[in-house]
Amino acid sequence: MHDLQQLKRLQQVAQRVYHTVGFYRRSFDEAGVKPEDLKTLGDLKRFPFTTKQDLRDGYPFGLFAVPMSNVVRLHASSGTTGRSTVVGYTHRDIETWSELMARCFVAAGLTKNDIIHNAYGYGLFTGGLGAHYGAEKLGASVIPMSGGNTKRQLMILQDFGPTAICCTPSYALNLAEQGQAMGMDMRSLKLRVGIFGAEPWSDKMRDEIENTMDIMALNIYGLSEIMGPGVSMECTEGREGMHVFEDHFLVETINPDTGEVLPPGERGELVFTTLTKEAFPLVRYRTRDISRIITAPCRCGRTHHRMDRVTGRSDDMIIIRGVNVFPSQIEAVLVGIQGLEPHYQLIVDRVGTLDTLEVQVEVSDALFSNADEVRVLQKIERRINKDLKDFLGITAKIKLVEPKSLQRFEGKASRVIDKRQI
Ligand code: DLL
Repeated sequence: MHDLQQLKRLQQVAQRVYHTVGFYRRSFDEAGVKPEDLKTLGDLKRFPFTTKQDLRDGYPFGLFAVPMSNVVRLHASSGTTGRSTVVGYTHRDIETWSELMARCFVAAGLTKNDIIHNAYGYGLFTGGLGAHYGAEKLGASVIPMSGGNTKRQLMILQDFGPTAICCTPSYALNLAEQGQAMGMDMRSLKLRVGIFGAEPWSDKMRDEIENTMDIMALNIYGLSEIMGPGVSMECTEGREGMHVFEDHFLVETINPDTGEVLPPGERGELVFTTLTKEAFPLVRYRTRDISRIITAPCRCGRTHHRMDRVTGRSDDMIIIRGVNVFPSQIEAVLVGIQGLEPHYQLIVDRVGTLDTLEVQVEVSDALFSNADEVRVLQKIERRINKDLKDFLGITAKIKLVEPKSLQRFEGKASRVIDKRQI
C-alpha cells in the first residue's frame, strides 16, 4: 500500500546521496549500481550496506549530504571516546522527527491535555531532546527532567502529577524501587502510561513496571543514526511489536552472516534506509539489532508494519544503564594504562534494578612481582575507573587478576558475560 510512496522517496534519496556524498558515490560505483537501477523496491537488495565502521571512517561530518550551514543540530551516540557516530539535522529533519515523536505519543493515547515527564537524558543523546520536541509538537506540557537525581524526579512525579513518563525501562524500575523505599505509593500517582526504550527489555519487565506503577508500559525504538527515538512505536491496542513509520523509513531484515534479505516474519538483523532525511540520509544501514517484521494487521487500524521487540544484537555492543559500549572501547582504555595486559573479561549483571559492570583485567608479570604491589595496584584501579568514566561515561567495579589467569580464546574472543535476566 505504501509501496509507491516508498519507491518514489527511495529513488530520490539514492539520487541525492549519489550526487552529494562521496562515500555513497564510491560505494555504489564499487558495487556497480546506479540510482536509476532502482525500478522497484526489490532492486534495493542489490545496493551495498552502510555500516557503523563507514560512519566512523567519515567522522565527524563526512557523510553529511548538506553544507554545515544547513545543519541546525548535532547529536552523537554514547561513548565519548574516539570515533562515536555524529549525526546532523536540518530544520526540516527536526520538524519530521518532532512529528514522528508526536505520532508515538498519540499511539500511546496521549493528547495535548497530558503532562509528560521526560527523564531521557538531554544532551548529545537523542532521547531527551527527541521526546521533548515531540511532546511540544503534540501540545502536551513537557517536564524536561533529563536523567539522574532520582529523589527530585520522585518529588516532581508527586507534585506536578504528570500523566506520562519517558525513560529507559530499567530507570522506571529504579524510580519505582526508590519511591517505594521512601514510602511513596507509586500506584497512586497520576501516571497512566510510560514510553520506554533505548535498551532491550522483556514482557516480564513490562509486567513488573505495569504492576508496581499501575500504568501501561509501551515500547519505543530508535537509534541515533536513523533519527533517534521514534523510528517505531507500540500502540495501545496491539502491544505486540512497534509500528515502523514506513513513510520515512524503509526496513529490511537480513541474515547477519550472509547479508541475504529475509522474508517478513523471519528473525534477522534490521537494516534501515531513511526516506526523507536531509542532513544525514542513510541507505541500508546495518543496525546490528535482531528482530523480525510483523505484517499481520494490527487491531488499531494503523497500516504500518510492526517490528518485534529487539531480542539481541549481532555484534558485541552492550547497553549499561543506557550507555552503549563496545568491548573494544573498554579495551582501548585498558591498553592505554601501563602495567595491564590486553587480557580482560567483562561481567554484566543487574543488582536490583541497576546494571553493573565488572572489568577483570590481568596485570603484567613485572607488576605482579613488584614488592610495592598493593599500593601500585590500587593506583591502577583508580586510574582505570577514572578513564572509564572520563572516556566512556561508565562506572565499573575493577578486579585486577594475576597474569595468565583469565580464559584464553581460540578464534573469536567472547569478552562479555551477561548475567542479566531481563
Ligand atoms: O537509544 C534512541 C532512543 C532513545 C530510543 C529513547 C528509544 C528511546 P542510541 O543511543 O543510538 O539511540 O542507541 C540505539 O539502542 O540500536 C538498540 O540496540 C537499542 N535500543 C533502542 N531502543 C530499543 C528498544 C537510542 N526499544 C540502540 N528495545 C539501538 C531494545 C533498543 N533496544
